[in-house]
Amino acid sequence: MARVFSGIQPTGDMHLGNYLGAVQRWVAEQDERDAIHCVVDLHAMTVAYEPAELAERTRRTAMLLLAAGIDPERTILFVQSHVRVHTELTWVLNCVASFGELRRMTQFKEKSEAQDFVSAGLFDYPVLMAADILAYDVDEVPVGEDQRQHLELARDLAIRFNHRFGDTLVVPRATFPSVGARVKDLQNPTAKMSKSSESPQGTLLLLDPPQVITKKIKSAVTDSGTDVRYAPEEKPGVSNLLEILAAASGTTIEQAEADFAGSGYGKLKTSAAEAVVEYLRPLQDRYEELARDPSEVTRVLELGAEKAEAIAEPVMARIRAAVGLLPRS
Ligand code: ATP
Ligand code: LTN
Repeated sequence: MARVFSGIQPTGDMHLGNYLGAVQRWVAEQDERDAIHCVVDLHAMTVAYEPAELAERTRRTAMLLLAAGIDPERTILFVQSHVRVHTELTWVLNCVASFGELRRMTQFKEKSEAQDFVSAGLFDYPVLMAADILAYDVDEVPVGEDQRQHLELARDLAIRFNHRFGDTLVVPRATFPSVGARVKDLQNPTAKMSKSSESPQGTLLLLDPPQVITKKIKSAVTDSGTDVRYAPEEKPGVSNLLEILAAASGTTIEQAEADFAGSGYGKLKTSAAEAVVEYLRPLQDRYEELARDPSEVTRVLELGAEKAEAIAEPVMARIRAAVGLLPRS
């Protein structure tokens, strides 16, 4: 089985777009891949953040993945800072990466423009990401387009390392999973639903209570006219609601369109809200269960870290030997 690795920022709040566009697939593919999911708390420290909130966000992100159906028996789920190899390997790779190539990273350029304090950690973000991947002999890394350049760097570093120190690292492949439906912002249906959206009303969070989901969907921006039709260019609002309804109720867009032909926007919204509430109910129930049993979550993450370490430590031992560090014993 191909080993795949993915890193998730600990934002703590996932939305319906994240779920339909990514998490759902991870859950479905658990038997086909040797999957490792890592909540990347060290990456979250590269920009201004609230220390009192980081641990809780990290936990909540892991709990959401578990509630969504990530099964810790079949998939390794762990927290980046729990496995020390990530930081150790970052140092080694820092000495393989060049200042010039890191300076060219577009995410660094964009993110550093927005900060008045630019940490060295932000500059080094792509090297930590390369360490995440190279520590696990990973075959594939499914990422969004925005991470393409970082993946390319991880590959370049692995190739350069092997060239200089002998064949040690597995060179990973990037894959760009076709995003299914791009869920759009309810208030601005030409933009994607996003956690950094300006209108919180436009984003359906996985943990929004039923009344909040209903309210957000009922106040969704719709289009001129009254007919329910799937036409993303001409009717972005209505088309988004049809997509959400279809995904949440497990039918096709065509079927949803046929079901609502002739009814008004109000009926479509009511049905979409009901479908989303029902769709998220099991996830929310499971999340509540986990929230009531914090020691279970701690145990799952501890076990995940142990399994992750059992893979990463031998890789790191190979690396230490290859670069010429003196063994401790
Ligand atoms: P941001 O607000 O920074 O854009 P985000 O929460 O919207 O963040 P990311 O963290 O960039 O999204 O992405 C996490 C995963 O969720 C990615 O695999 C991405 O493709 C998927 N995803 C994010 N938003 C959507 C969306 N609106 N529709 C479908 N998939 C999405
Ligand atoms: N930078 C990525 C998150 C990330 C990641 C990784 C993804 C950190 N380490 C390793 C894949 C593999 C992001 O912002 N989406």
